[in-house]
Amino acid sequence: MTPGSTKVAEPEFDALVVGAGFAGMYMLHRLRKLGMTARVFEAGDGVGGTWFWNRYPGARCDTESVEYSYSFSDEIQQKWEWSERYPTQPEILRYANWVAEQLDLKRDILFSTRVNAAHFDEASSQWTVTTSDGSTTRCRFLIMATGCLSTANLPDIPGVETFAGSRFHTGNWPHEPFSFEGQVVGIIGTGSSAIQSIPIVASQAKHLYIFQRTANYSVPAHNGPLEPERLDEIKTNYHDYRHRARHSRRGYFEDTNPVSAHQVSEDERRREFERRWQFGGLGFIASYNDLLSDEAANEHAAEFVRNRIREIVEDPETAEKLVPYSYPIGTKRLCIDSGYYETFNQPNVTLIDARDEPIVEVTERGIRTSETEYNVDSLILATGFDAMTGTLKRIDIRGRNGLELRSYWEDGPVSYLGLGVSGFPNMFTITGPGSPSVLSNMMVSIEQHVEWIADCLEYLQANSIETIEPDAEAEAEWTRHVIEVADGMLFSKGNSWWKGANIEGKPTVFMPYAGGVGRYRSICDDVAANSYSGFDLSKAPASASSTS
Ligand code: N01
Repeated sequence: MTPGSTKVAEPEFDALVVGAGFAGMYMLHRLRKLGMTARVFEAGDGVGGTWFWNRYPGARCDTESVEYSYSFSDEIQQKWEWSERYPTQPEILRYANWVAEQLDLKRDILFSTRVNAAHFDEASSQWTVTTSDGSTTRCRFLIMATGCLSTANLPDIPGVETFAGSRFHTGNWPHEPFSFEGQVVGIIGTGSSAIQSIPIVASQAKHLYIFQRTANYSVPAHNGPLEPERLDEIKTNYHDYRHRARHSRRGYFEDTNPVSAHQVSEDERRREFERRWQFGGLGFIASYNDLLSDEAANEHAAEFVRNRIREIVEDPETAEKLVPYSYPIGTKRLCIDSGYYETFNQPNVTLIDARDEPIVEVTERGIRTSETEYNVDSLILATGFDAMTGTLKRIDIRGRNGLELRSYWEDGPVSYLGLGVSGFPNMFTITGPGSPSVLSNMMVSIEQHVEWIADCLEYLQANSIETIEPDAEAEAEWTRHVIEVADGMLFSKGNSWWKGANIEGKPTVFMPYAGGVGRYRSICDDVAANSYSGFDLSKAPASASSTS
């Protein structure tokens, strides 16, 4: 259809948002504030995104509750009372539902509705979105708030589908309560999800077999009730704390220590590691500013953790299996635990090193390794996610000239600022590949993206612009920059999901932007201030402007 030759049908919505996690919820709120009509499609039957699906025992946020929460509304941040330093999954889900009620969001969210396809029509500059109920909806702007860790990775272990007992994936846990009391349980994987769930499962199970392929570094959480005085102090000074987080490297109240690990004496370094170990949490990796860029500096921190593992785990053979050597600390996501290493002192827990004793197959009865078969009643797959691109590539997204996103990203994601993709006009990705996202406090990154997108939409409206999309050259330049920043650090030395190394056949490309959230924010602000430099903006032809 030639613009102007036939009347273009009005889109049903100005914007469609895919996903009702924290990103989609806030996006909907901002779209309403712009006076735009919007609808959110959500595959689950409730809000909360990752916290809706990840209900495994022990699931809890590794970021402190007062930091892992919305900052855009002072009323919301003042009203909600967090109960613990690190919030549990049920508490975060209650929070998400409470916010949805406060903002009356649910009336514009279509639950149990999965987006299967989204095709851009150049004649009308509209997206047509097809959902799991078979219906189609047209919109001008398509906003992907699909999360970074939303497609569970079923490992390609032969026979995994044949297991006859109860099988679970941490990323897609049943909603009904389940107890492992009296059961023999096997768990495959020792990433963050496993490390959180293992102490709880071990406290219930008759016996727990843990299959570890790569030993991980984990730092204690030292979780506990949130003292009312601390909560009051934070609430009184929230404005300053949030400001600091937004302009920091990692999106936290406390920024990375600006000092090099080489600048201090061995004693001082040990004291600092000890202080951070005792304090607990992800801040351990921010002890010095070169832990992620200098191997020798990193080794100091890694060795500190290795020695703590040896101190905690009583059986020296088990301790040595748990000691991570194969990659520098922090080049795979650091884990945070509550009694993980201590669990290996329990008589009902056995660690199987799947490097020495590889898993051969899953049978009807359990897990068969090169040595023996472990019969189990339940099998937990804590095997992670097809992160950052997996969910987007599973949707049939087609831009200009029928360009498929999944083929455009065949060799790895390319994106301008993690916000948009060339050839896919009026499509935005919240915390997409190429943005700090998973290397940061997700809430800080989500809010920054939502606000940037909302401001951009306002600009487009005010200037009667019909389409916006990244310029291919700016996109290529940014994608190169993302890789260059990561290459200047130690990330190539860890087989992380950050670079897709956990998925067979996935291109190994470092996906998040490691330049820091503060720096990234000012780059995005500059782009906006320069009339969206690096994006191509096109005005609607006068005769076809009825949709804008
Ligand atoms: O997944 P992972 P996760 N055979 O990919 C192993 C976030 N998160 O769900 O390392 C045997 O980290 C795999 O082994 P290896 C957080 O960002 C946040 O635990 O590849 N083993 C690894 O041990 C985190 O990083 C919170 O050798 C196999 C494990 O499975 C991200 O989610 C809480 C295997 C997967 O670990 C993902 O964590 C939890 C196979 N075929 C998670 N395939 C918060 O608190 C995989 N593995 C916010």
